[in-house]
Amino acid sequence: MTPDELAHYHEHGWVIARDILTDADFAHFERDYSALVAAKADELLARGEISDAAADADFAHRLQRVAAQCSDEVLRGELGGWGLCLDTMYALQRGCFELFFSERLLATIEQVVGPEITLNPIQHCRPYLPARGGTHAASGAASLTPWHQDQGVTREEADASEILTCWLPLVDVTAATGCLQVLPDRVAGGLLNHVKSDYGTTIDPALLPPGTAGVDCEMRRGDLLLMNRFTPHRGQLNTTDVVRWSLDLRFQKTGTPTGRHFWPAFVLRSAAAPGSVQDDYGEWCERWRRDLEASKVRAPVLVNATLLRALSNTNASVPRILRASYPAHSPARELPRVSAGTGYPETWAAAQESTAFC
Ligand SMILES: O=C(O)CCC(=O)C(=O)O
Repeated sequence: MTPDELAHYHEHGWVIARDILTDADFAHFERDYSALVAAKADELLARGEISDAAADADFAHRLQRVAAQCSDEVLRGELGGWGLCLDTMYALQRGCFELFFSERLLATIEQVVGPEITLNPIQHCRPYLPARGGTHAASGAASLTPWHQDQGVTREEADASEILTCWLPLVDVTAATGCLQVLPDRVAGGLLNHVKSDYGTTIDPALLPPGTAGVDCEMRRGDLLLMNRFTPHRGQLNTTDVVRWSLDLRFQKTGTPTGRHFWPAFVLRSAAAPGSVQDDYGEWCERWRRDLEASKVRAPVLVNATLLRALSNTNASVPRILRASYPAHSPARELPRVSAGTGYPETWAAAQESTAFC
């Protein structure tokens, strides 16, 4: 990023770094996720849920061409549940793993984090569907995210870690496609009180009255939105026919607590010990599968009942984590910190405490 962009990040707690990634960086991600969308479209076609698999549509539009033909029940239930399976740690696509190691991405992250870079396990791929009937389309896959600070949805063991959020769109995003909004200049205020809401954990509305407007982060594919962990942000309704595909990744200095110590963190870059870089795709898959498996059991499921009902009607391979519980590795914070916007809790403690998901 340019010196001005870096200065903007430090001064205001966020920046859009322009023209960082190229089509080459996205090519394998798009290849792999296009194949997943194609398989889902073919399955829906075979079951008679849709009449056109939209094979001629591009990556930005195909899933919506399919979704638009689905009944409300299939859209809000099955497609939402299937969308959850597209998240990085369930889909485990090689093209996604390769994107983490993009030279251009890591060179930009290094400007903030320094040369020892670890990828935090809190990360999401979000197929953010256009609204239907004026409301957000799918409850599971990528739901509408309310105002929150990422530090507010991270366990307190990581309170001292400087975790940098990097939100990157796979398509151009505008206010109409529901681009993120940020509230600048909030870093010095630190962590605000968060409370539960229908859409997940959010900043106490008493601190951010309804109607608070933020800055629209309109971006071209290839731009990166970098946010400090205390910078409030939220999603908006997607009123177009474009699927607002995005990845949100978090990076930090290697060795600092991630806030999800029971899930795998990966060293992506190291000047001090280049041999420590964990760039083996098989190991990535193996460690996620193992850690997701290990973090289940012990107690019955507590997840969104609507989502479970929907999932029970689908053929999609349901992430086991949805049917599982999580070990209470450390005392829960007073407030359960629930993942913002993915529709399910990220820790067993949060699942236990979150009535919103029961
Ligand atoms: O993509 C979205 O709509 C929400 C992203 C978000 O809240 C995050 O990256 O922390």
